[in-house]
Amino acid sequence: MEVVKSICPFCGVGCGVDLYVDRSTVVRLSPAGDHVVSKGHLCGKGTLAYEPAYSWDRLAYPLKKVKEEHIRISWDMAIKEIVAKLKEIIQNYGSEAVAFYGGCQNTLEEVYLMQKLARALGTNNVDSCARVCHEPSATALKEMVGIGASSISVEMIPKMNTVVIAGESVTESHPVLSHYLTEAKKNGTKLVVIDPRITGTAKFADLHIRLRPGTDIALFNGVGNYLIENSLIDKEFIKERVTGFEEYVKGVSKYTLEFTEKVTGVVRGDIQRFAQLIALKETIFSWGLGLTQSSGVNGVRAYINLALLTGNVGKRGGLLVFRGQTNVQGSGDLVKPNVFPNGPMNDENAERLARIWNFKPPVKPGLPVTEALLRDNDVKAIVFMGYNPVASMPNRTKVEKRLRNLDLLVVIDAFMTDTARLADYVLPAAVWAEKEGSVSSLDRIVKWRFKATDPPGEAKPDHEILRKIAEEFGYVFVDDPKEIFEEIKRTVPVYSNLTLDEVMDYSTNSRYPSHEITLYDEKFYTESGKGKLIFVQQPEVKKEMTLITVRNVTRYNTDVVSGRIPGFGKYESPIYLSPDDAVELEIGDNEEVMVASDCGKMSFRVKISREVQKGTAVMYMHDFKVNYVVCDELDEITKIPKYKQTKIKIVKLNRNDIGGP
Ligand SMILES: Nc1nc2c(c(=O)[nH]1)N[C@H]1C(S)=C(S)[C@@H](COP(=O)(O)OP(=O)(O)OC[C@H]3O[C@@H](n4cnc5c(=O)[nH]c(N)nc54)[C@H](O)[C@@H]3O)O[C@H]1N2
Ligand SMILES: Nc1nc2c(c(=O)[nH]1)N[C@H]1C(S)=C(S)[C@@H](COP(=O)(O)OP(=O)(O)OC[C@H]3O[C@@H](n4cnc5c(=O)[nH]c(N)nc54)[C@H](O)[C@@H]3O)O[C@H]1N2
Ligand code: SF4
Ligand SMILES: [Mo]
Repeated sequence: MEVVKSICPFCGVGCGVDLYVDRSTVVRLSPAGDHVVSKGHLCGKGTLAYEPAYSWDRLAYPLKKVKEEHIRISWDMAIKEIVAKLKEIIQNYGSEAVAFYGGCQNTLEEVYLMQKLARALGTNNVDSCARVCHEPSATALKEMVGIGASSISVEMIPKMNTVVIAGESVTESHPVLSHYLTEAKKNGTKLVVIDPRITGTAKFADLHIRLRPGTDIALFNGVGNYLIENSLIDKEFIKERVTGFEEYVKGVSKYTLEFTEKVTGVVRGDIQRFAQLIALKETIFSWGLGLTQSSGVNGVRAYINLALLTGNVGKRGGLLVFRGQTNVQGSGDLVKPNVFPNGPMNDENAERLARIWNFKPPVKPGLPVTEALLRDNDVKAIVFMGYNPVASMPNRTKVEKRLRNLDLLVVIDAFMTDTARLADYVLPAAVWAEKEGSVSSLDRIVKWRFKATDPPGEAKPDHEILRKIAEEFGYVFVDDPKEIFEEIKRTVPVYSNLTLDEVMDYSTNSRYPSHEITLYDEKFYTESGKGKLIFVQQPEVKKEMTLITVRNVTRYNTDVVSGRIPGFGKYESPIYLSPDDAVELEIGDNEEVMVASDCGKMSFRVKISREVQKGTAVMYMHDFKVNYVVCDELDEITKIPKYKQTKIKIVKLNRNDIGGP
């Protein structure tokens, strides 16, 4: 039996797996014992990650919609017809009527080709799901410290004095990293969790700051003010390495303990203790969607300010973003509508790209995926690659209507998703173990996946599909992932130092590369070389019931893949309410309620949970019904949906209303 080295296809931790292959079939999967990050561990999803590939309902042939039904057609016909339609749309409405979105489950090489193809057709309408998880993190990091990524690796977690986890549930979303937290606890590291819910991670924290949702900015400003007033800041670090201190001091002065306590609901003793713990050197500031999908870019800015004030970036600590999908760091680095893969979107960089690509990309910024689907615009054709926005975007009713109104919808996926069902053409994709290529994990390590098995029927790797479309347009694209990798190195500065050997080695190696561990020891990569404090105000928080949507450890995003692991099946999410709210609303456990927001309403079953805070309701984002009620307010700057800030009303349903017993 052959053993093929690969990386788990689910989350951004990027655990190493050994695939046991017999006659071109994966028969077993084991954790890679010596792997650099996972060190012989896997979570439940990872252990069974090969199962969905063998699901009976894999897409195996190209499909075309004829009179509301998908029928099988040949690859030649599919590519010819799609390209003819794209050409017609471009001729009638211009290149900006075309868009390419998706790719966080894809390899770096594939997302690179996707944005290159879009730009060859004359549009910057390219984006990925990185938009909806950590675009605020990438933006704030870039402007404040220089690079839109984690500054430290997970390996450093157990070596710290303090680890702060804001708005992230490690035990659910990045389960294998729990091992680093337990090791840290053994070493005496203090763990601070900032979350309105009692999460699995909060349960073993030394300090759980259970704030009101959406008030993180006030909390961080209050802590900043307390640090300054009590001389707990690192004055030397600030003087030598940081700008914007005066404005920051002025800005946070109104965030007294009293004011902060009132806005956040956190008692002052906890605010003080939090400040004292981060004033220690060797602190990691880590975060997840609780910041980005509630407070947007300003939430992340307010948080990074604390790391700069305490001198905890560089040798003495760092910033760790709990990125979501297997290659979301890579997609975020390469696929943006307003940035080229080689840097800012300007004529100079376009010329540089033209020397490598043999065509010059347009310099007008394109549309983020959220704006293309949720705001008025002139896009007429969209190609989605490894993306299921009908289920994953907010305001599902609006998204469905938008996609039905397109002139052309193409979906490249391994399964008939809710989005694919609406598509004019569905192209069958090979999945992770059926192709090779690299992914960029949450702490910036780029790791190679080797091919273990063949895709079913006529399914093809996305890089091959993109190359075929490009070819039909008359462009010659390289197709071999190793060659694409070399082109990425020549094109993208942050990837230029990698070597293929090294990247292939990280699928097996037990050692972190020394240059990957910490950034900013000497200087920041901003224009001035200094870190930049940016003061931001806490916006007003409305008092209505707030719906928060979160993750469950056995389910993955829209359930398309994890729902095909035997035993991990799909199920409807209840709405979790606090005991206090249940009493107030006179709702008992398991009763059916109508949940209504400004954009939709749906019925859900109630579960009463002490883990939920009064005034909030919690649902799992995996359920197809959830995004009918989650509304599409976007962060002003980064256009991420506020998935964790939907205001709702809950009405008890008379059992007769729903036809129950
Ligand atoms: N099992 C599993 N793992 C996954 C995924 C999955 O679907 N399933 N998806 C992957 C993806 S794409 C991503 S992006 C990551 C996401 O991983 P996480 O960032 O952990 O995502 P969530 O569970 O959505 O939200 C995190 C926490 O934010 C808290 N929160 C809500 N509102 C606020 C607030 O106002 N302030 C603060 N401080 N916290 C708040 C919630 O209570 C929740 O515990 O997970 C990845 N890993
Ligand atoms: N209410 C609410 N909604 C949310 C969130 C939330 O917290 N709350 N979180 C948001 C976040 S952070 C994210 S990242 C999104 C995730 O949203 P999506 O990215 O839409 O969700 P996935 O289920 O991961 O869909 C990925 C698709 O890629 C396909 N796929 C897998 N591998 C391959 C491959 O190699 N090639 C191709 N072509 N296809 C492949 C899978 O079959 C699947 O259909 O959801 C967002 N939606
Ligand atoms: S922690 Fe993430 S990468 Fe690791 S096995 Fe689980 S889902 Fe896969
Ligand atoms: Mo995500």
